Amino acid sequence: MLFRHRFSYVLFLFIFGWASLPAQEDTTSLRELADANNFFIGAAVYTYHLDTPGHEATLSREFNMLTPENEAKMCEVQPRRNQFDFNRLDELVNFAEANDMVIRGHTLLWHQCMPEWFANGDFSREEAIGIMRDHIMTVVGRYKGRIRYWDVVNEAIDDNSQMRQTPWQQFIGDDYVEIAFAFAHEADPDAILFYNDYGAEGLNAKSDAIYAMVSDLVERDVPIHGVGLQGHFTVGDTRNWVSPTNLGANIDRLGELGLEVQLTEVDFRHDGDASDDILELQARDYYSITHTCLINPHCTAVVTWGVSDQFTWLRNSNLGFFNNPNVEPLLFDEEYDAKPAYHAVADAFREELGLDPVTEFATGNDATETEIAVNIPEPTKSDALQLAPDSVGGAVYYAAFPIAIVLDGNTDDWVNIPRVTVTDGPTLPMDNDTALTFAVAADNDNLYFLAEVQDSQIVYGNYTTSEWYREDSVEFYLNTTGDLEATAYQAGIAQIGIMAANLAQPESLLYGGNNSDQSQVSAIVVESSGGYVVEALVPLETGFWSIKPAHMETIGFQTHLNGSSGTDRDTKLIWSIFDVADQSYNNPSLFGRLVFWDVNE
Ligand code: 9MR
Repeated sequence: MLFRHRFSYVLFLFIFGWASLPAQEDTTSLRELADANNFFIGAAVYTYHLDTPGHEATLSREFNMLTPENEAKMCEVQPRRNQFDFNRLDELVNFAEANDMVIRGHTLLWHQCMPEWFANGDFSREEAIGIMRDHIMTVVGRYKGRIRYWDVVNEAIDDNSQMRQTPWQQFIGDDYVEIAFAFAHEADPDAILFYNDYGAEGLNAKSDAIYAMVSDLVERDVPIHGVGLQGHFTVGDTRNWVSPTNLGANIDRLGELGLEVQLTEVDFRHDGDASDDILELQARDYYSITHTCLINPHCTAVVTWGVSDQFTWLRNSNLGFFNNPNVEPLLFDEEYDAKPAYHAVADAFREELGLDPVTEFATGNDATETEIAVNIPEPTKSDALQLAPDSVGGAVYYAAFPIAIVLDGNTDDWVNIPRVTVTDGPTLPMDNDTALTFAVAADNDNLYFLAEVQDSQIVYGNYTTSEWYREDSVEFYLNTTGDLEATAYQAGIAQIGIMAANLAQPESLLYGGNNSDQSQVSAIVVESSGGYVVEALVPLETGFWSIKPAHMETIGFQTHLNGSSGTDRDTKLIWSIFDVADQSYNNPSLFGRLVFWDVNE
């Protein structure tokens, strides 16, 4: 049996490794390469970082565009009503002009960094429109002809793809957006005016909502000229929802409205330390999004949200979830040395100029299409008593059936059902002592999942089920649709995470995960000598899926372990070899395979 997997170029990475790449010898700067492509490469800048040795020099050498990270936000420029403070924004505008950099003004209206006098005020529609007009006319007017691009409205659509309920929206109504664009246009008719948002880079419900909103604005001749796609990504995203196809299609449809598109706040976060493997994947991601933007005539800029990894908002995020003191999401390391991602971006530029690449990343869109063949040997049992064959790496698990299992936390009925132990994953603490040993079986009614977790320190009780994955928990994933290449969750595909917190014997099961509420999962969690045991079942026939165990019948399967030793997850173990960047919760095509094995055959 030979099975091919679309995303498995990752294996290639592990085999050859970054260290084997040739030395990076080309000293042409990113800025020179971008200029030659008639394209913007930018960075967000926070005035407080300018004094750090290397910061200014790197900025002026490598970037031809600059975004004030915070200095143009309303809480900074108008902290009290009608009292404007432009000192720090002036500093950045002067710096940019002295270094011949184009400026993206960010941002006029946003629900964060909103001064208290306004956020906590009580204004009529007319008063709020007056305040908006004063603010926009004063800020945009001051820099007329000097700030070329403005993010007029930032993040007006919420995560449910509805108009976000912000003070602007509440005082004025949904038309605050078009009113803001009209004022900005009045203040500087030559400025290029953008709507900017996150989580809407590829094709999804939120980008659909933004597309609908800006289509309507364009149709009604509101002076909007572009859409900024922020690009706060996770390593591995370009194999998934911001694949060249998805990102390219979104840019295309916005471009067809006559709008300019820019990637305005790019960074690629990851859990834990930045291993060489993560930095390689990140470099591929940077190459992918830069290439996709560069080859699209509507896309004119890639702006990274900072310069050096030491000054990233992700190390100090007010969104606690993203906080990772070790994250390395940008193009330059703490010493301002260029990272693999830097060379990958440079190669995207070189490729378009017909120059030789210095990395192996410049392979066009092919990177995500590469296939690798996993050779599956004839099923064999290394132990004659085994009820199913040996599994194959993190690719195939043979699930014995029919087996009678009782959900009681006692594993005697799992005797002779093959176990697989997972000790590796993208996030591992030093001296990791956590291991996940799992098994799967079925009878005529249910599919059963067993996890025997070795864990010296069971941690639970810090999170509710909405953030179940941040403390000790075990996940299993099933794709029963028959479409094992499916890249999105749909009926028949579920991620089921069972919390160790069930040890406290709650009245109802504590669990979470994508579509898990439709899986009709039951589970029991009991303590064991070295950790804990999760025994779970899902019915084979529900309104959500129909699983029919038959000899050699295949479904998609994956299992993860989340471990915590304190306040947050610090361990992530993953079975499927195709999921190197913890993306199974987004992308079911990264699962491995579960093959049913009839014990009577
Ligand atoms: O990186 C910015 C951080 O320094 C600020 O504290 C924060 C609040 O003003 O804003 C961060 O930048 C955000 C940007 O303005 C809009 N998109 C999301 C960015 C990260 O939160």
